[in-house]
Amino acid sequence: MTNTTKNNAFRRTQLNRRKFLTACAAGLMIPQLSALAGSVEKTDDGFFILKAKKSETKFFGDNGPTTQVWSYNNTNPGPIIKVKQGEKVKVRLVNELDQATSIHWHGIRIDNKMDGVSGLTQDAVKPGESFDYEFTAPDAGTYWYHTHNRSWEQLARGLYGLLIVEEPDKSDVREINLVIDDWRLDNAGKIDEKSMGEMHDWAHGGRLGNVLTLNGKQKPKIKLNAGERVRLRIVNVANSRIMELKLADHDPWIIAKDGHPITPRKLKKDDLILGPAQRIDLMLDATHKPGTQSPIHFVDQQQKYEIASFEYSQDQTVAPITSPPKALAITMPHANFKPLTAKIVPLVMIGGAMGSMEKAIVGGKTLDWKQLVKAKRVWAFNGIAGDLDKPLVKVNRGETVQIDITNDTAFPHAMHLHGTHFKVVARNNMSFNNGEWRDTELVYPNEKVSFAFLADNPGKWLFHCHMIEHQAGGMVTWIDVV
Ligand SMILES: [Cu+2]
Repeated sequence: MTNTTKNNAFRRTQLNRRKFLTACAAGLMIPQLSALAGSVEKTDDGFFILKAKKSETKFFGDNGPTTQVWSYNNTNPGPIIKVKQGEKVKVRLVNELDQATSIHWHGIRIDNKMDGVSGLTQDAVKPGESFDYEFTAPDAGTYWYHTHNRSWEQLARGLYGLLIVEEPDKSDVREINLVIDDWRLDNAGKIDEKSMGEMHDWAHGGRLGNVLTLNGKQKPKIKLNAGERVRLRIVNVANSRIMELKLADHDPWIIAKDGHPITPRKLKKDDLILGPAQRIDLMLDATHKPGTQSPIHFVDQQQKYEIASFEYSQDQTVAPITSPPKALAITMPHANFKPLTAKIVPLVMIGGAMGSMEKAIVGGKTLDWKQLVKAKRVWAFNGIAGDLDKPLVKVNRGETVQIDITNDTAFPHAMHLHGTHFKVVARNNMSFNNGEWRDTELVYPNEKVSFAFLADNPGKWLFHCHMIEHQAGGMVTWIDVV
């Protein structure tokens, strides 16, 4: 794919610039980045309690408007759940909302019953009820948890949080978490509810917002001490926005993508383009001078917008570390992986605005475009618009599977496979021996991208676009591992 195609595709998903600037100008105060609030109560039987409920937050500082969000434990983002690799995670979801909900543990190689997909792996948890999630976190890394019921509404309202699985030999490097969200707010700073579920969003680039927050605040300041090395865990939790970031001339090492370790190397430009749900772990050396400030930018159509800043302390300096960071241990079972003998599964994406979809199957019936728009199923995989009665493919446990994706739409898509990471083995006409391991990967218009994985975890694994409006509009299927 040429850069121009990529940029055009990218542009279509980005902010309306004027809207964005207006919203930024409305930011009244620049809040300090505090440690993420939100306490996690633990029961006698060892469960963290996550209460899904309505609560109020201040994106723009104490003197700014109050925004009603849906949260876990009254905090946006939800509380950080931190466990050691191999440890049991026990979380009791208590639903205090007036809508059913569920939690998906994004990127975790999990017991299928605990995957949290309402309608596929569990029933949604009704208002007033609770559900116990109990699973082992087999791989260290940066993960996140989020709602998986009516996600197009519930994620846009704030139901997500970080799940950090620590390495057994975790270094004592200071960690900074950056959870980036994209909100569509009205002039009073409230969530724009009128446009929730709007067809135009679903058929285009999804629900794109007009205010970006980091850890629930607009333009927070992130403290650094000159000379120190910090680990940044960055997560894009937006419904649909692709985020391209710039870190103010710092030259960090990259150590993981989507929680999966990669051999430490210096960051390349495209590494910091994060599709919805993607994560990146960096080791950043604070190379600027004490007392200085430097902006973190969100980049859109060559325009840069400040979304946060690094603030160096006045006097404190520490001796810089110059050696590369230690590689993180890979614990995912790659040893048995043989992409050469994979079962090939084609998947053609069609639909959306400016697309060529004339018909698709919904509820077993073939509908024409007009009927599809009425049914709000405007995207399809292999001609099927979101029906989950049958899987995309049924495979035997232990088989290697290669999904050959063709994006025949005018939009990029962030494809997410539940239950395992996959290796990107080919893109257009290039194949990679050393492709990246991801749980979510961007597939741009007119691209052909192949994902391969070892199907070693039995169950029903959802495979969908993580631009949530696209998922809701038909870009969803599942893989049956038997
Ligand atoms: Cu999509």
